Amino acid sequence: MKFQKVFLFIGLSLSAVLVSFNSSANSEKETYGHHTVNKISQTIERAQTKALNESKGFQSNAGADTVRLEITGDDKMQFNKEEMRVKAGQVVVLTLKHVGKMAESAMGHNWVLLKQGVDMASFANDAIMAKDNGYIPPNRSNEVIAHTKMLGGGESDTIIFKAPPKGTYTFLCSFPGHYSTMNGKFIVE
Ligand SMILES: [Cu+2]
Repeated sequence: MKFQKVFLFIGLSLSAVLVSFNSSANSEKETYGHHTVNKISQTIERAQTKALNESKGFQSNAGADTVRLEITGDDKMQFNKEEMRVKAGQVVVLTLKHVGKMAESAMGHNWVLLKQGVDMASFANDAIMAKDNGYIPPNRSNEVIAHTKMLGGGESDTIIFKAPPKGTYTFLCSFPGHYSTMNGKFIVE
């Protein structure tokens, strides 16, 4: 128990450091390149996840059941991946980064994982009318396994979900007009 509290404390302290670092990074972009900031953020995030897991009583090797995935979207209406693979039963920690510069209103991207059997084109068509809901059609939310927020250039979002049963699934960006170039296969092995 003492160990868990210590880890939780470390996690919380690192959060505070991250917050202050982020604010100083904004004003000192020339001193701290994006790369350095990202690296430090990732290290802190890993420490936080470890602390959180240990505070919940998981063994430290429980990380083997968690898979981290990252996918980017850009100003050319492209994801950088057409295929993503996980193993059945894994907890998926997925980060979508919009690496472009354009605003969400013009070049918004999200990452939407559809259940099997859902017609992507028909889903994307309904999504056009769902701007107020991040382009996730409210009447079809039961056809979605997981999705990120809609992002503009420079933003990112991380979601956590349990991998669905073995099989091949479709992911897409549901921003109007994007699904034809922004889609791919999510394969659970
Ligand atoms: Cu998009």
